[in-house]
Amino acid sequence: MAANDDLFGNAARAKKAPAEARKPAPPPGEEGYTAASIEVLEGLEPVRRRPGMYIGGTDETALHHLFAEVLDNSMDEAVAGHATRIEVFFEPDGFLSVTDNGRGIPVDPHPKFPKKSALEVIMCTLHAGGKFDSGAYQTSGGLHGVGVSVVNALSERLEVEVARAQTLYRQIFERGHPVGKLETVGRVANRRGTKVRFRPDPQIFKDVCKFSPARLFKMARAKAYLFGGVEIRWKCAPELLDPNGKTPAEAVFHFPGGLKDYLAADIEGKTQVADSFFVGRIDKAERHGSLEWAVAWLAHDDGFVHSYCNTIPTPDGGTHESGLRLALLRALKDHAERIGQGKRAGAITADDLMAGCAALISVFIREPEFQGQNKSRLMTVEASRIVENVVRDSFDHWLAASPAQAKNLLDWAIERAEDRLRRRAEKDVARKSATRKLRLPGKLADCTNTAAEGSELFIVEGDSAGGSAKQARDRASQAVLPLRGKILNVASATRDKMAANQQIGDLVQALGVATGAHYRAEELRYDKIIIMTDADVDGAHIASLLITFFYRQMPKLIEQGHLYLAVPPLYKLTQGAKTFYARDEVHRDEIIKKEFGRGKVEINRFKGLGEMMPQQLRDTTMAVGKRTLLKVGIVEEDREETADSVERLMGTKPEARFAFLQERAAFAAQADLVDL
Ligand code: 28G
Repeated sequence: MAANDDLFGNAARAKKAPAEARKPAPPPGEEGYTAASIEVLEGLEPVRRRPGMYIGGTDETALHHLFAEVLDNSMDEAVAGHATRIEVFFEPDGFLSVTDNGRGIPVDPHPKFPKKSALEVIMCTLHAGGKFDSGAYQTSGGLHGVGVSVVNALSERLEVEVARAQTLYRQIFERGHPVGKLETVGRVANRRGTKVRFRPDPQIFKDVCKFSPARLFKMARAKAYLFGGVEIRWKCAPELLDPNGKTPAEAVFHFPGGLKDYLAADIEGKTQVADSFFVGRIDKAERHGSLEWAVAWLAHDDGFVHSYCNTIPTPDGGTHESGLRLALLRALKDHAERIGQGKRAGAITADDLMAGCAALISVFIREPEFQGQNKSRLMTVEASRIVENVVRDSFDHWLAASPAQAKNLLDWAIERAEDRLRRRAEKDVARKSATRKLRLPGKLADCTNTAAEGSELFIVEGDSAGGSAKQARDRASQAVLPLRGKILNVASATRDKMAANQQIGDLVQALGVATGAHYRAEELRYDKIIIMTDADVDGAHIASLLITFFYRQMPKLIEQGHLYLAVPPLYKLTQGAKTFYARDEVHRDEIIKKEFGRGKVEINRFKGLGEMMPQQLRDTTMAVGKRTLLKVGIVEEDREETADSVERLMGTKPEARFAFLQERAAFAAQADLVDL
């Protein structure tokens, strides 16, 4: 299990208090700590200049982030095992104070700034504190964990009191600057800890500069739920409270049940699928770090997953959440297998199981990594595996211990999965009937005539030729569908592969007809389907693949004379003002002999349709009356032989296919040359 060490600390640290492990610095005793470890980075001017960068704005939410930041500092001290009580007091003069009974912010002088205390450096320096250990003091992501100095910068006044080593210290700041030195207030016999008292700066927060007691109350209570080892005392000056509101002036939050209590409060009054919660906690998950969860399934309500890392909410989820989902799903499916319900449970997905699942998961890890817009997604990869292993094991036991409620849960999940499959099937049917009428592939440039009679579909090889063809066409009667690259060889493809093939899907959609037995001649949206490919070997191959498709899937379309091959010219011949186009070498020589006099004839060989100007393409290949089309047909008496040769040429045997490519003429042999 050594792989976990980098997440939760190394093996040597295994004996320490669990939560402390997330701070990689050796846990300094009160004497062992020296201010030398603090690295000075920056002053606080940038914070006042661009507060949004640090607290995400200057609105009411941002204002309350100040409280969250201070409270988080106390929580860190509690989670590390050094504080047991936190007091929050919203005072009559609008000051908010937070007090913890932790070790107290260090006050010894800073060696680099002998005139300044460690406390002053922490309060007046951006990111001060813990930079020495690869920035690992940062226990949270996003707007939290920015440092208490940010709160200081954005407060018109902030007072810190530290009770440490039987001495009470105090220092006062205004808008981030000390108004005096750190003073020794006096001796304290049995007190220890930190008190921060602050009032946000109206210059920064303008008209939203008032804390909401209800909001503070809920934030404080949520923290107590997230760490059962702390007691949070809430006090609010009665005159600041809404007389009609529910927020009390005083309360004590202490939830030894932790997340279990939180979940119970969250889903109060809602009917559950099982009769007990699935809860658990582990203090040294695979030796280090800790993990706690509480899960219930709601019979009639939507679920939720609220996740936390180091008591900081991670609303965008992350590795801990995905570990939880996987664990629940796998354990349930294993259980189903054990009780002979594996087959029925097969369809259950994590989403089915989570849809009505009310879950709380809280992890404590050192050096968490966050990502996302607000850094509110946990990215630490090991968390996923550890959560998965621990929760899965525990859920296995939970399911096995109470077969009746496990059965309830399993039946409920299976029902969810079946519901989902039924809904999807219904939706599929609805969509299919809708597409037949309305949907056309995005790449199709349809003609404006809606009647099939007189309208043509050009199937073109490649987007560039498609572009030329779209410009060259007669918009009223000619549609263009570009296909990218080679289409699937339907003679050798499986049905599934064919159904999933985008090119073929587009083609079928454009034609408006279904394949195979579902083909209805009256649904065909065009009179002529014209395959227009380059006059080269690749082009011939694509054409033959398409013909194979039609022959296999819509033989009627060929039988009823709807399928054609365009005959693009291969040569452009110019002499003076005279221009002619030639289909092939024979045609070329014929024209030269017949149409041109003595003298030099300029001969251009086209490499592909895309190389032709739209005007040229129109005049030579597309325009009715000027073009040549080959009509594809099946010669009746050869039917069997035709089927046979299609199999031979287009089937799975590559040698046969190769022979066809060389000869090029298999289908041309069955095509009549028609001038239209
Ligand atoms: C009341 C409102 C907010 C705090 C402490 C305690 C220590 C501390 C705070 O140290 C520098 C960086 C990481 C250790 C730590 C005291 C160790 C020994 C502390 C708070 C040094 C800051 N003695 N309590 N900061 N750390 N409470 N409450 O802010 O390595 S902040």
